[in-house]
This record gives sequence, structure tokens and C-alpha cells, in this order.
Amino acid sequence: MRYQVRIRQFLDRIMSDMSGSKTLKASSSSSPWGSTQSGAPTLKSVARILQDDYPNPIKNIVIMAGAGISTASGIPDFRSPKTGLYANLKKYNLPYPEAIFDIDYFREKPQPFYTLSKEMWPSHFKPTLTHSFFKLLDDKKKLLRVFTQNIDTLERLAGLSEDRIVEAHGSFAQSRCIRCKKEVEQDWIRDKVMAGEVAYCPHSSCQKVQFKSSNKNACLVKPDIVFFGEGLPDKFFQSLNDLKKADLLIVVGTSLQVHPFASLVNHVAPNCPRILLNLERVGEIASYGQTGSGMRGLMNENGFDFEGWTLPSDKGKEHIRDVFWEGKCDEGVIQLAKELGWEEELRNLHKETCKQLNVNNDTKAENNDETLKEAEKEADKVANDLTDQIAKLNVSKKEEDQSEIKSTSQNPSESKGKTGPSSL
Ligand code: CNA
Repeated sequence: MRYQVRIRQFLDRIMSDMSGSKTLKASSSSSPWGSTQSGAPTLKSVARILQDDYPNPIKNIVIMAGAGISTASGIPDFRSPKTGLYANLKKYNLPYPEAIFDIDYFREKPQPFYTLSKEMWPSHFKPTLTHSFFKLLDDKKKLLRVFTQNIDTLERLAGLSEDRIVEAHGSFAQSRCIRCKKEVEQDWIRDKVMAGEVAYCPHSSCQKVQFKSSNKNACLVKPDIVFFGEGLPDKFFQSLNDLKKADLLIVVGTSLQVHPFASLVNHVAPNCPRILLNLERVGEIASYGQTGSGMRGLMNENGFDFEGWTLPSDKGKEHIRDVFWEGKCDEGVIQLAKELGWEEELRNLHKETCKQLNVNNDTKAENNDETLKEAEKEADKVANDLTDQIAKLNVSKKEEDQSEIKSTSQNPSESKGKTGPSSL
């Protein structure tokens, strides 16, 4: 164990030399939570280093988010027992729960994914307080990046700009053909999804393939969501360097079971403070095991160490760098905001964002109303024109009838087969 500690100290030193970040420059003898930290860190410790008047105020927060941050908006996560999607997929009759996001299964049977997409389509949902907390951190110039596994685009709806977000598993924001890779109109795919239809590529090159090929599914349209069996977006890999710059890592609403995302926890600097806000404790280092010599050893050094198991024996609890806060993340961010004196600001920001989204939806609805009104006007005009024409024709028919009556009385056979205005 002493040997392992030496290696860690050595690695810490090398990483400190390599990085220019304040966190890494901090003396290896000080706590990651600052010199005033006493005992194991808590939410208060997080609040303390976030204060603007703190000696080295935090400016490069990196967030790792998962499905748990969106459950309060009504989108179920995957793995929560009872409420998670995996516990409620029976209706899709899948061979195994993950099949719904498996690219090979999708090629064969796309309908279950389309049915689920209808339920999860982003326009139905609003950002949560946790999403607004991210935006608040950004407004306060403390946020570097949000790495999210979520596909619901709620980070965008909360007001974060696209360059602040890394959608590691893609999103519903764009969709394309799995064969020609051409993007399709968002309104077009949304209409298909809402109608419960599977969408096939509308582009001409694929239409020919669909016509010729017996396998229509070669040209399926799929939202840019990363399925099991597909690679992560380039942006994910291009942004990994952000983790080294992080001066605080916030991990929130994730089971940390999907890789490589889950491993990002280990990419921050060795003394970067980390906090997990979650309903359950996840992503911990493997606990000590008994070695052959009877000594206790660490089986796996990666992951959170909330108890300080990996601390050198001469370091107290204040050197633990990881905090676990157990509960609903919206409550966690409210508590944090309270500690920071930001609670009202956070609640107002969230309220305003949701109001704005309602306004936007109403505007869309109004636009739809306008289109309807236009169509009604047009229909009225056509109906009026027709009525006028019919009226005119009726008048001339009357005149014709009258003259016909006159002439029939002279020659009845001429009236046979005669077409008149009433046959229009
Ligand atoms: P997961 O495996 O379902 O884990 C969710 C975690 O969040 C669990 O540990 C829960 O205990 C926890 N949790 C649930 N609700 C809360 C809450 N209110 N507060 C705090 N913690 C909570 O989901 P992951 O994100 O870890 O898994 C990655 C998958 C999930 C990605 O590939 C996503 O695409 C996928 N997913 C995304 C969404 C979405 O976009 N909203 C929904 C469902 C699944």
C-alpha cells in the first residue's frame, strides 16, 4: 500500500508539472477543498469554493450529466427500478431492453424505437431546475462544459449555447438517413414520429434503392442518437481536454454504467474536487480485497473515493476529494444555491425559461392559427366564387328552360341529352 501511495504522489507531481491549472498547482499537502477545509467535504465545501470571494474562485466547472436530471420533467431514465424505461419496455416485446437502442435490432425492427421516440420527443418537455442551474453557472462565468448523455436537448432549451454542451450520445436535434447520411427536415421527421410512422429516406437517391431493394430498411431515417454499436460523435473526443482544465467536476443524475462516458470521471486532474448528486451512490472505486499475503489491497483505483480509502495514512479526511450528495438533483442544486445565496436567482431563471418556452409554443400555435385562418379565408373565397357562378348559371338555365319550354312545345326530341347548369 505504501508503494501505491508513493506511485500516486509521484503521478500527482508529474501531472502538476504538466498542467497549468490552479488546481494542480496547489500544494499536494493542501486539501482539494482549500486550506480551511476540516473533516470530510460536504455540499458546504462545494459552495465555499464557488464563492466569488474565494481565494482561487472556480471558473472551469465541468458537468457530467445523465438521464436523472430530466426525470423531473417527465422523461423516465433507463435504470431506475419501476419507473425507468428498462422496467417498462414489456409493451415493445423486445428480446432484451437495450435492443430498443441497438443499431442492428433497429435495422431489422425500427417500430419499437419510433414508438418510444413519440413518447420522448423533446418538444413535449421543459428543462428542470438542474438544467437551469447549469445555465446559472454559465451566466456567472463558472462553467466550462456540460458533457451530457441525454438526448432530450433540454440543456439547449435551458439556454446553454451549443458550444457549451457535448451531447455525448447525440440528440433528437437532427435526423438523417442511415444509408445516404443526408439530413432530413426536422418538421418532416417530427410529423412522421407523431403519426406513429416509421420514416424512410425522402431523398431521391434512396427512393430508387427503396424501390429496387427488397430491404426497405436500408434507408431508414434515425435521429442522431448514438445507439449501442455506434461510435460517439467527434466532438466528444475533441472535448476531452476540457476535463484536464476542470477545477470542479459535478456528476449528476447518472448510473455511470455506460462507457466510455463513465470513465470521464477519471480524466480530471488528481486533485480536482468532484461531487456526485444522485439518488444512489455510483461509480466508486472497487473496495479493498484481501491479497495473498494477508494485506488489504485496492482492486481498482478508478472512480470515486467518498471514504478516503486511497488516502495516504498521513492525510486526514479533509483530503478526501469526492463528495456524495444523496437525493433528487433538483433538491441538491437548490441546497447548493441556498448556500451560495443564489436560490431566488435560480428559481426566477427557471420560471422565466419555462415561461419563455410556453410563449414560443404559443407563438407556434398562433402561427398555426394564422395558417388556418388563411386557409379558411381561401376556402370562403372559393365557396363564394362557386356560389356566384352557380347563381349565374341558374339564371341562364332558367332563361334556357323558359325558351326550351317554348321550343319543346314545338319539337320535343331536341331536349333529349341536353346538358344544363344543374349537371355541373
Ligand atoms: P440511467 O442508467 O437510467 O441512470 C440514471 C441515474 O440517475 C440513476 O442512478 C438514478 O438513480 C439517478 N436518478 C434518477 N432520477 C434522479 C433524480 N431526480 N435526481 C438524482 N438522480 C436521479 O441513465 P444514464 O444517463 O446513467 O445512462 C445513460 C443512457 C441513458 C444514455 O445513453 C442516454 O441516452 C439514456 N437516456 C437518456 C434520457 C434522456 O435524454 N432524458 C432518458 C433515458 C435514457
